[in-house]
Amino acid sequence: MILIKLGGSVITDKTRYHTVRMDVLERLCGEIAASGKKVAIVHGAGSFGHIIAHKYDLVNGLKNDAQITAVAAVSRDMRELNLMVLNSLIDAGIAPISIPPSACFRLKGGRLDISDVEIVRRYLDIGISPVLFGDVLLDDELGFSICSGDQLIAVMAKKLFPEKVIFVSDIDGIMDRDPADPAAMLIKELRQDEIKQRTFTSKVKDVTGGIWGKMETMFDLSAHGLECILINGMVPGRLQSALEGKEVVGTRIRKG
Ligand code: IP8
Repeated sequence: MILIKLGGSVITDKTRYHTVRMDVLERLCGEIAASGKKVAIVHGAGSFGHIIAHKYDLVNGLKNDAQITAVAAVSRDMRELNLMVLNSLIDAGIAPISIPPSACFRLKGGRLDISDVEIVRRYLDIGISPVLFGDVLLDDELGFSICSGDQLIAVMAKKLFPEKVIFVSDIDGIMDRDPADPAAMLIKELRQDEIKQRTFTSKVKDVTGGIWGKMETMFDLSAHGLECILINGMVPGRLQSALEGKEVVGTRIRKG
């Protein structure tokens, strides 16, 4: 089984509230189907989650009444996006099942508190692809908080031990300097111990933060012996190549 994170930056337009990139989503689902691999999928939120979550500071938990309707709105919007992902997968010939994190899991101080992922394993065993997503969840300490798709990936990967974990983003991979610099080169393979010797900069703060968070997850997983690769899902064919184990443009994370 291969675990795929379909980034919100690929399947949605992150700058426009509630805007899916249907052409990209459908193509990626087609690539998954064409690979013939058994997969579990976690998708991000993009403009279906981050805009409202940020506006109402949902990640830091319950502080005021206005957040309550915002929680409901984010939850609804994520289910709408999830339904579009499910429809695209079914149209591509895959049998997916939605596992809404808010109905199954809880957070504790913002950290995902899952003791087992048996429900995910059981669907995989009978040939159904579980589809989870970044979501707003109950939090035992904060009331509620935001659970990112990367947190779900990290927990699931350590418990299910997939053949590999593919992070599908809208960038080619990790660059050795500011991507805007014409001399920037793609790092094809990165070890955790190498990261300390390199300096990565970017003019776009949130993008840098996003990549760093993802890299942390990837390093964590590689330390557990899992193969991780970050690829650009905006380029046709790369997800399918990565799934099929072919040479593909991207950044592989190796155990440091
Ligand atoms: O896009 C965030 O998930 P991510 C989830 O995987 C929400 O970081 C609801 C903002």
